[in-house]
Amino acid sequence: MATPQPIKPTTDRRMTLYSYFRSSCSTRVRFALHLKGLNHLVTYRYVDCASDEHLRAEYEAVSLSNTLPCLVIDEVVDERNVEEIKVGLEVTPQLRRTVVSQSLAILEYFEEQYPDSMPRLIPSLSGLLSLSSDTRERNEVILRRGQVKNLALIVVADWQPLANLSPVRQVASLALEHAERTHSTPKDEGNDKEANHLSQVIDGWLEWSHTRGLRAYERYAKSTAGHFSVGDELTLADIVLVPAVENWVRDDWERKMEVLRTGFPTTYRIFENCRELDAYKKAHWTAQLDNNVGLDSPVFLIGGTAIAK
Ligand SMILES: N[C@@H](CCC(=O)N[C@@H](CS)C(=O)NCC(=O)O)C(=O)O
Repeated sequence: MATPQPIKPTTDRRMTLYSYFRSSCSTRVRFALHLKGLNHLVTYRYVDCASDEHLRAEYEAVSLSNTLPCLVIDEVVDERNVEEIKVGLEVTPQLRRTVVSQSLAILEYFEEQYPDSMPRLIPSLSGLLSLSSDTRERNEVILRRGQVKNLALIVVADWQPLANLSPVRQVASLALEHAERTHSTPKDEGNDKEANHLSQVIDGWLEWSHTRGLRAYERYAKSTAGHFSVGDELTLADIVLVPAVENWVRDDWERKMEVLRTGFPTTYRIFENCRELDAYKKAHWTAQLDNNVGLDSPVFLIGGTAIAK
């Protein structure tokens, strides 16, 4: 894949990406930024989901939905300020802030704001719209767009939301409540039994939700995939698939990769092809600055400053 030409940062737009290293939705955005050669345009800030930083008031003031990722775009609104900044004057410009907290909307923003940054994640219709409706080329692109969006939405709308932190916690809490009501974990058997019960519920829920997502993806991708999910070009479908698969595999890599290889061979192949990409390696959770949170090492609290826990 050709190396994208770097885009010069502009003085009139500043972008901040709130990210968490293990968040698959944040990885989608990081992956696309590296692919398109746009990563240097954003400043990263890290939110430690494992310590529930995303639920704190400081973060809620940024992302009203308390979710990661979140892109904050600050733009200079007054043209005079733009000129003043360009000639090096120190001014406090008037800024307009736009917050985008859905990863798909963030990806679309980059696609539209930087249309020359390749690859395009959704096959482009531009230049084809004016052609007559029965043009074969136009038809092909429209069908490919449908396939890309279909696969992407299987992950984004049907799969990831079920395996997400808050629903998993909610399922566990309901299971615990139910067990207490029905006395199926008697108090005198202590916390061990309760913890064991909870971990079985969580594992069962995660296995069900990931397998359900994988099954749907595999069935559709079987007839659309080439080197990647839809043909041989990398698309939005791959961008969202790979972090979702990684999320499922990473706690039991060898066993789950074997399940993937034998049970979901198309998805396995796509996953392996994407993992080789430099952009994915850079976006990978192990390559993030905040990948050591929760250990004795510094943690990046909201705001991006490294402090000891
Ligand atoms: N539909 C949203 C989902 C965002 C999302 O759920 N992010 C996860 C991390 S991958 C999160 O913030 N989870 C926190 C929680 O569930 O409390 C998107 O695509 O950005």
